[in-house]
Amino acid sequence: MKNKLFSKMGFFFVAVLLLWIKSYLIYVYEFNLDIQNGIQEFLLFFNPLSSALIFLGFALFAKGKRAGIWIIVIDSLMSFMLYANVVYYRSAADYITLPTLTQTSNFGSLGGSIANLVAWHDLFYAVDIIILIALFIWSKNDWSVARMQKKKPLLVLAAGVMAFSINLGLAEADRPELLTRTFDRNYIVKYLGSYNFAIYDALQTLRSSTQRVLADSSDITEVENYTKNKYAEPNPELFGVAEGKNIIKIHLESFQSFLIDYELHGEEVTPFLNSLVHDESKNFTYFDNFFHQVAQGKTADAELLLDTSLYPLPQGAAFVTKGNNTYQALPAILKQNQDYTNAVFHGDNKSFWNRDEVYKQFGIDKFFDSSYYNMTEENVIGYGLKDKPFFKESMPMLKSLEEPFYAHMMTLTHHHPYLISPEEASIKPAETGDPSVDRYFQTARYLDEALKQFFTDLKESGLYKDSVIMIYGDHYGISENHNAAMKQITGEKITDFKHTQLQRVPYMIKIPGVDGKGTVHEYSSQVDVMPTLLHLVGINAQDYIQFGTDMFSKGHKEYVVFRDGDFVTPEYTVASGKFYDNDTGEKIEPTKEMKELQEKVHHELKLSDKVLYGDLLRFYTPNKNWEPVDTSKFSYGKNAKQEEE
Ligand code: GP9
Ligand code: MN
Repeated sequence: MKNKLFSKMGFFFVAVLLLWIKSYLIYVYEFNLDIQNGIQEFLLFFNPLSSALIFLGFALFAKGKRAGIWIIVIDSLMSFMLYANVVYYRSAADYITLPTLTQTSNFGSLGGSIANLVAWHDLFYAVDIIILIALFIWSKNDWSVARMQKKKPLLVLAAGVMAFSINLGLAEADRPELLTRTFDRNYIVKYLGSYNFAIYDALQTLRSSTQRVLADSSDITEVENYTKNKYAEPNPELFGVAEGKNIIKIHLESFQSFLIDYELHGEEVTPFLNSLVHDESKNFTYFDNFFHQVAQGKTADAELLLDTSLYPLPQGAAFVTKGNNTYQALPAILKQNQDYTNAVFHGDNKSFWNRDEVYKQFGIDKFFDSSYYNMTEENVIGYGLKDKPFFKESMPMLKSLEEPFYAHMMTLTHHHPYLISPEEASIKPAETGDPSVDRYFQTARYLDEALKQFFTDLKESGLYKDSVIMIYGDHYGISENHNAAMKQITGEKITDFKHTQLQRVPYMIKIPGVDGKGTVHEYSSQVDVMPTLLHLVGINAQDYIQFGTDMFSKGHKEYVVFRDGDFVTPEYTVASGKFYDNDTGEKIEPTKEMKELQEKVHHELKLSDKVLYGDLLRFYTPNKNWEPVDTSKFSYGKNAKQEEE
């Protein structure tokens, strides 16, 4: 009995079976894969088999007991990779891609929150390996010391390849163009499993790096034609009203619009921001249908969207993988046209998200990173400096800037996992039982208080009155992993449709000398910010490659494009590829026109990707006055500054 079951081949099949079961359990219990039909259900179950056969199968070529050791090693590596995805998924509701891995100095978006993401029951995911090791020790002495006949492992590999072909065939039948449309990683994991996803991702990464080499100057023409055609003429009443004015751009970390006017325990969560929204003195215009569009690059993607009007990449953060590309970013344009000083304020290390490289390409003159701030223990939480000391300490630096300036103030405390000390929490947590959702309101309140203080200081300094002040949310703070708690918060079940609607983030702007319009309902998004600002200061935005359109323009395009190819219009929403009516939230059959817009959205994303992958802006000259950015002029960090002086 022992001989047969625990022969080398028996051991191999036990390993395959255990890895198969484990992978399946993880797919079901850890990932939110949105299974919609029987084929998908079957494939989810079936897909680990081919990977287990193929990867573990290679071990069978080894001689004698070594085959067993190789099986254990390969199994452990695969398990580790899967588990890393589990941890990453808990934070980002997404899978690890190679570009995110090369960001390990940032830990992707995990950072200090990793301890919150591992659980005791995770030990269960190592049980199969322990069983294998025990089995190996117990049975190895009965194994033959010779190498197996090649025929056997070859047969195993052939079986694996066959299983994979069946898998891919069924997947393609259910979802044509699965591999060519790279928008959504969820689909690939659902149909082909996370091991095949890793291979797919590696090939994708390789392909994107060859694209730069293969690109030439003619490639930009198609993009230029498209964006010039999409361009919306400025609103003549607003063109140039903010010429030469300081611009203070305030980044609200992880802030979603549902917080505005939300009441918890009978009190407003963000009374100060609410007061700006309902501004009686008519300073601010608030866009209540403004959406974030970020992908894996989170904050970095928001920065890219706002300062370049390009879409983020489907994998990784362009800030990191395309950090040395040529850009024609808003700061550089402001500098060249109206001699702005460009500065970023952020209480984190300058290299996070590769900012200290990409900011040079953007033409950022000064980057006040953590080296400029008092990073004492009591001033720091989570990723970095707390928002209150951040704004306080930024004031003198802001005042020191030569005017006009474009200053980007990036907050940080309201970030997953929303840590706050009891003394600083001025509102009680929510009571959903989901700790990060419950604390989300407390750090939002803290941010609101910090902002209020900053406004007071701005007014005192004299900077408030004559500056453009723009406030925006960078991305969601509550991912779809928290749908159950969000149901309690919003009082509604979080369907795909509802989840998409929740991707609204605040956008508000005060323009000196121009009355605020109160709340406007125009559908708009982060990619629209750059052309809007260019027109406000009186620069012709048409010269530049931009995918957004001026939000104040009559010709503004009211469709909001998401990275995964979904989109939102004032009438309907496309979520996970399905069309929904905005009024009812019910599924609808798309009309021809709707399908055409969907095609257009996909085309637009593809063009934007081309710009980034091909580094196409190196071939583009916006106008005869344009000077390519000289990156050698910039260096960041307090010490670098001292060297200069
Ligand atoms: C870190 C901060 C957070 O500097 O911008 O980035 P995120 O995790 O939101 O991408
Ligand atoms: Mn962020």
